[in-house]
Amino acid sequence: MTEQKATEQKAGQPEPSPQLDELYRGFEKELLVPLWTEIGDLMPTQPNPAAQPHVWRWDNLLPLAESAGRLVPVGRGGERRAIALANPGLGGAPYATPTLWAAIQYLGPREVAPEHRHSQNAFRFVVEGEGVWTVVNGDPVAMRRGDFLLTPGWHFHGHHNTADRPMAWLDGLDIPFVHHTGSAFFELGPDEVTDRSTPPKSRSERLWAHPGLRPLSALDSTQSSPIAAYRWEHTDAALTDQLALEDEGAPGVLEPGHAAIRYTNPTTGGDVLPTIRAEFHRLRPGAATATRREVGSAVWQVFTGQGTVRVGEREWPVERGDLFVVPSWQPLTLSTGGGLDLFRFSDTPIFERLGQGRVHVEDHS
Ligand code: 1HN
Repeated sequence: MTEQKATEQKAGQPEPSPQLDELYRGFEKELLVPLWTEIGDLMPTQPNPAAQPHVWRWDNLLPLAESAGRLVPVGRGGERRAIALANPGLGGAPYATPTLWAAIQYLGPREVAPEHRHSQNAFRFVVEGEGVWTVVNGDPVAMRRGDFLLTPGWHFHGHHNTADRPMAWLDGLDIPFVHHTGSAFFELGPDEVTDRSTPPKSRSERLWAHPGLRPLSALDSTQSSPIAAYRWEHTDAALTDQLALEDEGAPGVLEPGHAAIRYTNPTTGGDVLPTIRAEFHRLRPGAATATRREVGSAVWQVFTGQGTVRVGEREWPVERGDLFVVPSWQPLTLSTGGGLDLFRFSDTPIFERLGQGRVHVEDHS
């Protein structure tokens, strides 16, 4: 075999010939693709996601959302003034990862986002502000700083700002997953929101948000959590207690200096939504996490503090409001000088349900 041929003809590949060219033209004409030319891409030894690690700065997002607030009306048709993070590896699609949508949504003083429902599952996380009520299946739910709020698939929902100040928050949905799988349904509701009342506590919370206490009127388990809002005071207290237990030498933290909680569905003990996992993490001043890889993609948002994020080969300083993406199987390490609070969501439930979940934690001892 000549040198030239040795580079052209790789292991397991056929000898080039006019007949082979003819065969490949035949495949193309019939919309057929042979495995032997594609096997490397189709069967990587480990995940090789198209999505890239990337960070979006809150300080850049918020002024753009404010400009959108001045220039773009919110109402029937456009439905939401939501601006999606577009992963640079995903060809300009409004997708943070192959499965997850993440957007900043902005509602001006007294504005109303009309009611609709869709099969996509959604949540909101509030980094700052208050004054908006989201009305989910007719139940008005207050949105305040640090709260995590659910809009499970096919629940009607609209938002209205009762305040004289604008409010911006993070929306997370499984839009790309639903899009790729051709499973999307959408339906308009009333142009307004059905209930303009502003109770401090939603009906959902009055029924469900008492720790460990279940209403006997609702003993069946549901795919999505019935809790409309997970309030900051509970999240904060849980994390504060974990770190206090560590101070006392008692178990409770995930790893040294790292407290973490998962938001759960009280009817199953599992994830809040069928496709989305959500968590909150707190690093003590001076703490660093182990380096961790996981099948599935995640989006994180800094709630308070400052720190350093390493994803694969990339490293960034991050602060309040910054959002970053961790593609599938990319190693992630977090560290902080002064302390760091972060919200995280991922598509992990999809992979766990299908038996494709894997986690690897590097031993850094
Ligand atoms: C939606 O309904 C909301 O309800 C946010 O706030 C983002 C993106 C695409 C389609 C529907 C919301 C959305 C969305």
